[in-house]
This record gives sequence, structure tokens and C-alpha cells, in this order.
Amino acid sequence: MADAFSLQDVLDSFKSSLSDNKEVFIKYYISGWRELVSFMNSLGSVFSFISKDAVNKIQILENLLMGENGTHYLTVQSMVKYELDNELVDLAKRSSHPESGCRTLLRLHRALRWLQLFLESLRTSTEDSKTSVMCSEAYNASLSPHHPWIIRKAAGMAFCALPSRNAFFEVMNAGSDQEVITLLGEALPLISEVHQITEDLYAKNNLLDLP
Ligand code: 1PX
Repeated sequence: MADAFSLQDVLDSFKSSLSDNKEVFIKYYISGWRELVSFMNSLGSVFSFISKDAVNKIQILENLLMGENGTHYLTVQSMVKYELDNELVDLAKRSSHPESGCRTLLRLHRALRWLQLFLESLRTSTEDSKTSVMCSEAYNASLSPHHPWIIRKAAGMAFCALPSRNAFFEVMNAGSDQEVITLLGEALPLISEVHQITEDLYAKNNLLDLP
């Protein structure tokens, strides 16, 4: 099937998101997320509350990119500069700019850290490793401190519905287990690089705790 999920496509999107001078193109960043969300949807409806939120955030960014000020949303770097220069970001509490590009992308950025940790533990896992355990460990080390109790609880329940490691490798659609592991080994440095560039940019501008 031409439109089936493939890990390779995710890798390609994140690869395209890096410009020659190490800026991050929002267009490809969100297309990477779209692929991931469609993958998550294929895992079942217990994940829909997660994919709804992710789609909502992807859509906010896409609207900004397609909107009249879209040229400022070409890269994460240009977005940060534009929104800060024009006071379009709620810095202390949500008020007049509840859906700024900066705060919206920050949520996906934290989720990218989850992805990085989860894929790394999948890569180094053994046949009897449990995806639910790998997933919740990655979650606890990334997104969980930013989520209220009720979301943490719901996420924990969803993780229990994750397919086994074998089934997971299969739906990643990248060949044999060894081929999946090789591809993960290629994808991870890229995902880490995109994450690190964004992290440094947000840190430098004091944006890591945006409400
Ligand atoms: C090859 C393996 C691929 C696996 C793909 C999985 C894609 C996962 C996409 C997850 C995107 C999650 C975005 C969450 C953003 C967020 O933190 N939103 C919260 C805060 O937003 P707000 O606007 O209120 O400040 C919001 O409260 C979130 C609600 C939904 C629950 C989020 C739980 C996140 C769990 C992440 C792990 C996903 C596990 C899926 C396993 C396949």
C-alpha cells in the first residue's frame, strides 16, 4: 500500500526539516508528525485522545504557516524571532496569545524527546522487552512532568494497549527486525539533532516553560 506508514518516511521528513545552516523547517517538522500520528491511529482507538491533541497542534502550526504571515513561519528560528519581536507569545500565563506558534511547537518538541527515548529503547531492546514499559519510561522522562494527573493516568492506560515488540516492528514496515534496528540507528541521530537545535534555541530565548 502506497500510503502505509513507513519509518523511512518519518526519517525522510525529519531529514528534510534540517536546512544547510541547521535551521528547522516547520513544514517538514509537521509532516514528520503527521506520519507519526497516522501510525498511532493504526494502533487503535485507545490512542485517539493523544492523536487528537497532536493533530490539533499540527493544525495550529500549519495554519500559521499558510496564513498571511506565513513567511515568518518558514523555520522554527524565524518563528521564534517573529513572535518574540512582535509580542505574540504569552510568556507568563495564557492570555491574549493562547495558541502561539512558540507554545504550540514546544508541546511537540517535548513529545519529540519522548519519541527519541522510546525509539532508542526499541532499538536496543531484546525480544522479550515490553513496549508498554519502554513507552512509559520514555514518557516519565519527558512529557509526564508537564502533564496533569488525569492525562498521566490516561496515558498510562493507553500504553498498556500497545502491541508487542514483534508486532510493533512489523507495523513499522521497514523490513526484518535487523533492518528496523539499522533504520532506527540512522533515524535517531537526526531526530536528536532536530531536538537539540530546538532545545538550544528555546533555552537561549527562555521559552522552555511557556504556558
Ligand atoms: C515508530 C514509533 C512511532 C510512534 C508514534 C507515536 C506518535 C506519538 C505522537 C504523540 C504526540 C503527543 C503530543 C502531546 C502534546 C502534549 O503534551 N499535549 C498536552 C499539553 O497540551 P496543552 O495545549 O494543554 O498545553 C495535552 O494535555 C495532551 C493531551 C493528550 C495526551 C498526551 C499523552 C502523550 C503520550 C505520548 C506517547 C504516545 C504513545 C503512543 C505510542 C504509539
